[in-house]
Amino acid sequence: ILNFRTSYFLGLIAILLCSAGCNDKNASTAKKENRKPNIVIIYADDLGYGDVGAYGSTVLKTPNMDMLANGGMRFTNGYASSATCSPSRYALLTGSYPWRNKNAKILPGTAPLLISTDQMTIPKMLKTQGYHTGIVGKWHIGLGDGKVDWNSHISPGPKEVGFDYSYIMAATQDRVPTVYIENGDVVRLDPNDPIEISYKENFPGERTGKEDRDQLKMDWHHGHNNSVVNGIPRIGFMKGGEKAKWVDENMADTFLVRSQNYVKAHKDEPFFLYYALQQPHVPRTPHPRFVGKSGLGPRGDVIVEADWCIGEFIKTLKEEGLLENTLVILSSDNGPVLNDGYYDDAVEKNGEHTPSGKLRGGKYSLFEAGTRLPFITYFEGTIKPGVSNALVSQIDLLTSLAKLVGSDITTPDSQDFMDVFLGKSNKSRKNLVLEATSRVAFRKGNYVMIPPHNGAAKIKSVNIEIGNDPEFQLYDLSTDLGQQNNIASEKPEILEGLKMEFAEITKG
Ligand code: NG6
Ligand code: CA
Repeated sequence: ILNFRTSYFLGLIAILLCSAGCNDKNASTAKKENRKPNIVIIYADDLGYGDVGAYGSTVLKTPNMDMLANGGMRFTNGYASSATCSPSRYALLTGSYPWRNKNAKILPGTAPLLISTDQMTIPKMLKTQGYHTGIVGKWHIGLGDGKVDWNSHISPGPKEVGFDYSYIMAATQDRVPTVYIENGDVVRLDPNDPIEISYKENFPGERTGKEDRDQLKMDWHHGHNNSVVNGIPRIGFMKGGEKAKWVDENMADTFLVRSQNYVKAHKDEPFFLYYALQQPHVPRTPHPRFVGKSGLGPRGDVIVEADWCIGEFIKTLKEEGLLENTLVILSSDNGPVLNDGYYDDAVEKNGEHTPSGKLRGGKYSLFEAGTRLPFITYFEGTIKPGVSNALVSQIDLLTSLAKLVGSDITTPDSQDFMDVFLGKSNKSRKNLVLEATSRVAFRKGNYVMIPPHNGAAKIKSVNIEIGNDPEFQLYDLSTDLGQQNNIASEKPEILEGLKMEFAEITKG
């Protein structure tokens, strides 16, 4: 039995706690209402339409991506701008079609910055509205002016493109330099062991994957036989920088922790984070705790790992009380590939899994699987969960996000689809130009037209049909999602209409 004094005292404490709690809650709600929403783009590398549970994968389980898809808007007609990485990333950030820039191709690690420093970008637009901006993960749109000295400050780069904070790999996991760069400086660089990089020739005395083939941790299938780092042969030659080299198996954790730290450091101001995952691009190097988890070999395991990272990242947003004030966008830069240059069992252990879902082609392809990808928007308390078949593209994010944050900045190719991304409208893009390895195709309504392209119909090394045909191809995706029936000769008037509109958009 409590005496009067004790219960009075406890009551007082309860009142104090409650009022403190209530005030806090009111204060933080008020703060959130006034505050512009945080924006996070989680961008996977080579994740296919069929690699995600919510998009039909049954073999491979992706519970965290599914949580975003089922709790947000899941787009079934969401596109990247290109079927390869650098062009898609360029278009995502600039809101400009990559085929307008002749340099927007898969870049070597030594390529100069692809985005001109006076070009508008998502982070630059957001900075005009008071945002702090950060990128963690894969960059792959060039650095410097073409003559980068990796041993001094590297610029122009993320900073000049609009990112206040950056923790990146320069190109891809399979390309040198195999080091992290934080705010323009190589992490853990030892000045006594300077880094030299070449994509032309080896450095005297350095071993390569070609010579040391029998000593490799992961053997190369095509390409990827230059410098060996951590037993994995790469594209390009590298000398020095021993202490700075990344540990491939730790890369997922490294990027995750930097992303979480970024959120914690900037939770009191509106922020934009571009979290560019490296999975499931080659070389696929899951942390040991994910090895064997998918049953599909390393490709499946790194997707499970990426899914876990996404879950942990969302947990951080939640713990920091930011989930209801953050728009999360999840997508991928291009379609899937199994064998992309290493013997890593991706083909052998794929089993019944269909990385492209019901779509034709894959990475490098003008067929649907090259650019139609998982595309999810999630905003707890703001987006009512749903599925949308509206035709949307990553190229529209610049103008759409501008709308969201109260900016009128736009670029010619990028249109406002914010209501669609928030699930309030089902309006489709009028049309969309798709690109793959410097070739283009045209989508309008349910039709897709692929102009004649010479060259092999299939890239044999990766075993992907890339859409080349000497004749015009026309597909009706409403009845033929898998692009099996070319109806160009049956529907000449539709073909002509598409040709004219396409010529108008791509001219000059
Ligand atoms: C190709 C590589 C491939 C991958 C791709 C870029 C060879 C033979 N193949 O040239 O492995 O690195 O470039 O992928 O070198 S992307 O997702 O960054 O576009
Ligand atoms: Ca990619």
